[in-house]
Amino acid sequence: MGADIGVTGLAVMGANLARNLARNGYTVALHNRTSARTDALINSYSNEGTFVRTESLAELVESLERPRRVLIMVKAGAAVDAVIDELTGLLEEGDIVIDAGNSFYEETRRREAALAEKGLHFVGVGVSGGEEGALNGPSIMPGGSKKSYESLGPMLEKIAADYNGEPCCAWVGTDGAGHFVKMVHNGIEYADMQVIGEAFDLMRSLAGLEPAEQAGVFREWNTTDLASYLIEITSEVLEQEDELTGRPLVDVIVDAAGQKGTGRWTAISGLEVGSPVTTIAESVFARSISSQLGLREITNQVFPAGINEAVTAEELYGSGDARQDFVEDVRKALYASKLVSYAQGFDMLTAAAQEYGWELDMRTIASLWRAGCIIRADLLDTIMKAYEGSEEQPRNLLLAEEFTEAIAECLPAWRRVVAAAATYGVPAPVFSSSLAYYDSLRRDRLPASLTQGLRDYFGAHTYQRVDKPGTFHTRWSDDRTETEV
Ligand code: NBP
Repeated sequence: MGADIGVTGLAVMGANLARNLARNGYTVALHNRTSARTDALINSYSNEGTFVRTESLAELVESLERPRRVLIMVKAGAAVDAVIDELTGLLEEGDIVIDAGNSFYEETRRREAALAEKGLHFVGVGVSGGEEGALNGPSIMPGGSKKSYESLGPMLEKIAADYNGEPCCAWVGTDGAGHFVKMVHNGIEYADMQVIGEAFDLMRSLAGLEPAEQAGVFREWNTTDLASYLIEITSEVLEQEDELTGRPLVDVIVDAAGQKGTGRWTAISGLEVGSPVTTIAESVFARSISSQLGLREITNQVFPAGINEAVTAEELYGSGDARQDFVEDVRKALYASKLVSYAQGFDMLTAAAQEYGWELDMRTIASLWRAGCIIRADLLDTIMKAYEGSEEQPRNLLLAEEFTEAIAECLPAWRRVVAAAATYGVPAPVFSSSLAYYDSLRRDRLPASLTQGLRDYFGAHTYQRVDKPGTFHTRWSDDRTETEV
């Protein structure tokens, strides 16, 4: 009997997925470009299951049951193509190549099409949950052909995170759908972290709540609608003291947020499919601004705040009931912004489904994120409910009753917080842009009519009228009469 699956790429993610598979009773053939990683895994964990050591991709392929399943977990980009190129010469029709790394979905679409021509299945799989998830149960978002899922699905479902007996793994759609869904997951993760950061900054800057105190606030928030993994670990990070200085750790960490690219991809892809994912884009930009340390060192010395308020923020929000009220306002602003961010993420999935012909089931996607991944949150149950039952799914999640009511409840607080942020000069890009998104959808007229007038003026780009069909142009540089074009 050959091995059930081969894993190539045994850095932290590949090694942990291989161990997860072995712990679940599968015989796992192992390969890594540098064999030291293969040896390290076998030396430390051979007691966890059955591993087959191989030194080359040819040997890996040779060791597998048919149809062969080869899971690639190497650095996203050129390395994936290099491995695929070598593998395609070794595999046979019907074999399955799985890319479980963070590949860009367009690359996955290209690879799927190329391998399909050779009779091979290529499955782009989104895996979330970091190294811990990979080992103990990640959230898994497989794309590729439905046929390949028949062979691969049971295996992936077995190693996935479990949410009340349901695996956080389901086929999401053809070709690059799995990686697309994972990308949007990561974009939402960026926004989730950004709104947490904005809440932290506002409560500290305007109401004087120090990190240790805020750890308690976030712990309390974790018992509300906001309950989620990220809120839970925020309290742990905030209460951490630096061993060296005794100061809050968060104060000695350089305030420049890194990024590996999936948030940027989500923002770019949002633009590509015509979906305004403003919260995700703002979160990516917020990280970029934070990283401009050299510029910030200069600007923070020379840019005036322009604040001439008679009453200071500390006087307004800094003590007693006012402080408590402000904290509750910030909680609501955070929740409303989070609702907008998820609504935008799902709107983007809807747009992509149309663009690429994917049959994305939004309820299923929400269900995959309930355990094993970074954005796991009680809110996902609410999202599932919003997509449940009715024939016609909400065009935008903000239209679902659960969302409309929750936003209405948060609105006055949300507006107060955004106003306070602007008044006292605390940047809150996602709190404010999500409110602007909501207001843009709410208003019956937008200044886009003026934009159209200007475009017609300088570029004869034409416009439509509200009172009759047709396309029109005003002869701006002539007699300013209107013509139908
Ligand atoms: P890395 O992304 O750090 O990649 C290291 C692996 O790629 C090693 O096995 C390395 O082999 C192999 N590799 C490279 Br680099 N170039 C290669 C080439 N030309 N041919 C063959 N192998 C090559 O590993 P990771 O952090 O385990 O992540 C793997 C994938 O999972 C990535 O796509 C990542 O974005 C994704 N992911 C990571 C996380 C996370 O929390 N880290 C979470 C979710 C997804 P070597 O040992 O010989 O150098």
